[in-house]
Amino acid sequence: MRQAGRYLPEYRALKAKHSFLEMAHTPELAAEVTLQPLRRYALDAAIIFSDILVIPEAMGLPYSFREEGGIQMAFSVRSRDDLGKLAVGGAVESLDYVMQALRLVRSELKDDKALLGFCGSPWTLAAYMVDGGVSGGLPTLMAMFREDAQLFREILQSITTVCCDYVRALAESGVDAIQIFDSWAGLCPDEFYQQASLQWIEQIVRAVDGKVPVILFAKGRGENWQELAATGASAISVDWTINLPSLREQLPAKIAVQGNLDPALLLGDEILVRRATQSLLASMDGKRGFIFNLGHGLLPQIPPENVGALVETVTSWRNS
Ligand code: 1CP
Repeated sequence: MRQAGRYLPEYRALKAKHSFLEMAHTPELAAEVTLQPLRRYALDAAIIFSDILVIPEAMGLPYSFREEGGIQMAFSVRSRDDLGKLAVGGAVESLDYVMQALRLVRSELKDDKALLGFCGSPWTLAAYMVDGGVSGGLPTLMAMFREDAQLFREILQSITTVCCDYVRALAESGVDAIQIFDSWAGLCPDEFYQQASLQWIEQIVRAVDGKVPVILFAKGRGENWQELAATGASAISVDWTINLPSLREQLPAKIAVQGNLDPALLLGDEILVRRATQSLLASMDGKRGFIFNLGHGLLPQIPPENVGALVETVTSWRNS
């Protein structure tokens, strides 16, 4: 699960001294933030502290954070001229700081803890690169898909090529698995999802070439499990709107499911957190190929004690 961030006082303390981008770009700081949740909780895995937007940044499209919240991309990619400003071949070389952070984390992590690398799906990255973000839906990206399919394909293929180079580099830098975040899958009309998103994800899965398992998270698209499985991913991660035991029954045995507690439950009291966690674990009891996770990332307002209660409930269940 996404586990670093503002809900932790130790993260906020570091953030008071360094900006998000400074922390993400500095291997020692990124490694430190990655390890913070593991020092507090008995988690099974660390996910490298970084962002999906490091890919557009490496291509020559920087981003910043708006005062009022949300992301500001330096420019929007809306024409062939805009696309021409972006680097594709060799862009991954400027992401070496992520590889350095991974090696630092691996050297400090116990052998029984997994280390996850990740990348955004090309569709989700295009949501930022073309529309500048998702707050008003994706009108420009969808219009481009419908009216200038050739430009849409060129943009998505450029992003995909960099993602492929990136996941190959991650696989060589000590990660145990790679998660692909298609966080804005739910904003794509169902009939276009294969063409607009999954075909590019499939290329990324192929680039990993079985070196490590790929976990595919497609928020709002858990119902499309057959299409998701067809990408070749080893595990399908779903949000909290999906009935997990039923998905487990339908998916082929060789594909794991990951999910899917509603992160908002962690805003409640500890008893509620324990009950909800136990209820999800009970619903999956005895079923193979299940990775407990949240249905999305931790919210900044979540009390750290509630995360502790959740992790303790999961680990004591496994050990009981
Ligand atoms: O200090 C802060 O407030 C920064 C908050 C923050 C954090 C902790 C951002 C800004 N990114 C991250 C780290 C991050 N982002 C990780 C590291 C792992 C971990 O949290 O432990 C990961 C995996 C991501 C991936 C990411 N970034 C996604 C996909 C995952 C998802 O949750 O669906 C997306 C959509 C982003 C973009 C992004 N980065 C940050 C924000 C606030 C956003 C969303 C902006 C938006 O709403 O459009």
